[in-house]
Amino acid sequence: MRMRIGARLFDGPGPYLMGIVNATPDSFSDGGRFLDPDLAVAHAFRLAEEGADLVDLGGESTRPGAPPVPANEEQRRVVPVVAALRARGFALPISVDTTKATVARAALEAGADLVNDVSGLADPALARVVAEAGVPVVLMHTRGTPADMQSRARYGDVAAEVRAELALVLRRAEAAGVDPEHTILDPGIGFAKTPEHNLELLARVAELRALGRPLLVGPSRKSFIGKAAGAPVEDRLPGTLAAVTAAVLAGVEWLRVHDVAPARQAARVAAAIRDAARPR
Ligand code: HH2
Repeated sequence: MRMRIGARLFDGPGPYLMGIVNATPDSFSDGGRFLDPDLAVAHAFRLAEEGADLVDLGGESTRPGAPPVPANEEQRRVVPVVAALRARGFALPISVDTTKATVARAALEAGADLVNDVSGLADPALARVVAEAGVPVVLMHTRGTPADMQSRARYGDVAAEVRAELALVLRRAEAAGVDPEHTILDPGIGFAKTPEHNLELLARVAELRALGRPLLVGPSRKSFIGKAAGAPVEDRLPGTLAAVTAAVLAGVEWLRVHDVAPARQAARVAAAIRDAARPR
């Protein structure tokens, strides 16, 4: 991939790590830990030290069944953190994890560099904000909203359907004026998917390469790991590293993770194995 995000140029196959900062009271694995802006800022600096390439800041939990957060509340959680990071000279690009155009615009004005939209452009106004700002955007596959998405996890061929639906999202983005070179695609692990769908998507993620865009996956601590390994949410790091390894071997460029230092080691070793397999 070759993409400028904020002050950094990402030029190569990666893998690159997006470190997670959840400024929420109710995220599924770390809700309430970083709701205080000072703690969120400190956490972002810690992830940078651990080797993150970018931090992803969110103010709304998207776990299955999560209640929606009003835009003004989400903005109140996120924007001061972006502003404080920039005021303190934070060197990495900042991504804002939001589905709302108003929150995205305010975060970009405060110094964010990328929009991570888990709704796949459900809000057409968000596409226009991204297009006008000329910033990159992560377009993730889902169906419905966190409130009803699990009832929509019905597929004949999950990899083929996710690929076709992401192609539609990409077309919608282009129609709204988003530069296709500014898009990163994500199959949406855990969003409108059963545990079996998540495993199959990770096994077949290379099929999404046909869409011609860099890929991102977010398996970190998710419940399919709990299901496959019988591990509670606080004990899913080893399973997360297995999923990171599988994704890197399949050619995925970006991994969204909570535990950056261990994921970095796993991703680097997986990348070294990936690169050793290439014909020279
Ligand atoms: N997963 C979550 C949130 N944002 N963004 C992308 N692009 N891909 C993902 O898989 C993804 C995402 C859910 O994880 P988390 O932020 O840890 O939890 P919560 O939604 O409960 O805040």
